[in-house]
Amino acid sequence: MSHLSQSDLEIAQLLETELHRQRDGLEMIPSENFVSRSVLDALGCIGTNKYSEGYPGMRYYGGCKNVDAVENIARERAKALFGVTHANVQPYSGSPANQAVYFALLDPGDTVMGMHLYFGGHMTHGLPVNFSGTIYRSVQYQSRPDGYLDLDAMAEMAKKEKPKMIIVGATAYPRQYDWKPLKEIADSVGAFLMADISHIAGLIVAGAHPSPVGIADVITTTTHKTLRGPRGAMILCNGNESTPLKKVERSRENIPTLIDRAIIPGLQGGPHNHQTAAIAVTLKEAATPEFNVYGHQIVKNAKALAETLLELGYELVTGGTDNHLILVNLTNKGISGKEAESVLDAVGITVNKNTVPFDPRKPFDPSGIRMGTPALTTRGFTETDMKQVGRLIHQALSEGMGSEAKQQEIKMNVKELADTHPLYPDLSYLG
Ligand code: DSN
Repeated sequence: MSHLSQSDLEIAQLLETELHRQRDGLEMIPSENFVSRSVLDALGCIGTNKYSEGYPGMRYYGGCKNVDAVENIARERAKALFGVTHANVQPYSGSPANQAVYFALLDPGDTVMGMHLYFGGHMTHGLPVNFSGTIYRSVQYQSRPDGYLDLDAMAEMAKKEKPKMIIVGATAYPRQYDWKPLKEIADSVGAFLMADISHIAGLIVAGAHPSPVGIADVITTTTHKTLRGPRGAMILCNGNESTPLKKVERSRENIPTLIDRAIIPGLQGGPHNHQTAAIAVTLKEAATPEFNVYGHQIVKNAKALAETLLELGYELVTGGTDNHLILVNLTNKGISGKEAESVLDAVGITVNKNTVPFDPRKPFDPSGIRMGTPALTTRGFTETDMKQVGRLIHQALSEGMGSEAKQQEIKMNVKELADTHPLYPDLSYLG
């Protein structure tokens, strides 16, 4: 028996039930993934017992020799993998990482320009009810009606609003970013360009999406999406070596120092050393040839799913995908995003309801659903499997609507397909 199942059966049973949910169903939320057993081992390690405010070699606690070594390895691996001169691996997650960039580069009241949440952006890109839209003056750009970025409108908004920072990155954008024209827009008004690559970091390291490195002034990414690591985040940049104790100006060259200070003492306390260890393991995995194949397969699978759904009469925002996600506008099917999420949940296919550009419906019951292929690709799904997944989605959204018996039948077919690519076969919280 495991320690957990002996000491806290209630939690062990819930984790076992969640394990079966992940194993038996089709996980298609595009920001989710399945980490390796090595990443799980590192995440559950004794690093969680240690306080270590500061950075390697400059901590406010004794006993940091080993966590220093771990954090140094994580930083060096991040730098090598992305090709930057500086990496901060301490942000607790994506939102704190983004907050640190604001804290480092802006003053309260400064103008930031980010993509509106309802058009695929993120809360921390200037949503009025988020810190980014209350402490700072936020102006929000939208996509074109076809879902593509509207570079002309962005350039015009930048000229009019004179932001100090422009954020590019999204949670629901199915196309690639061409970073140079975006940098030109930022440069035209002297703004910093921040690239939030949380969704696409794994595609970038695999060479399946252009990299903003050397173009954007600062890059943030979570580590748990396509990068396939633990929940966590990193901030990547180029510039002068970080100088912890010297006063520095707020300039591009000093971004590494400004970022490090924003994380601590600016916003965070002790780093999560178990998380740092797991990030280090993730970065080693992401540097392998196998991960390159994985990144490209994510995109191939998304394209195969998109083609299947288009053949079945679904309307996709931008007409398809060239990354890991698909945004389906269900208006022509007469189903809301909420209804679709719910019936798909009932058959074991996990997606999330999502607004589509210029959505006439509300975010709690929008017109679309968002789905992606990173997690299924980790399980070994290929294009042929994705076509079957597309047909199962269609079956649920047509025959499955309002019929529990049909939903049960589809759920069995979903499990049968999931079982062909076993997930964590020897893991158990009860054994
Ligand atoms: N919650 C993440 C997503 O699902 O895209 C963004 O932070």
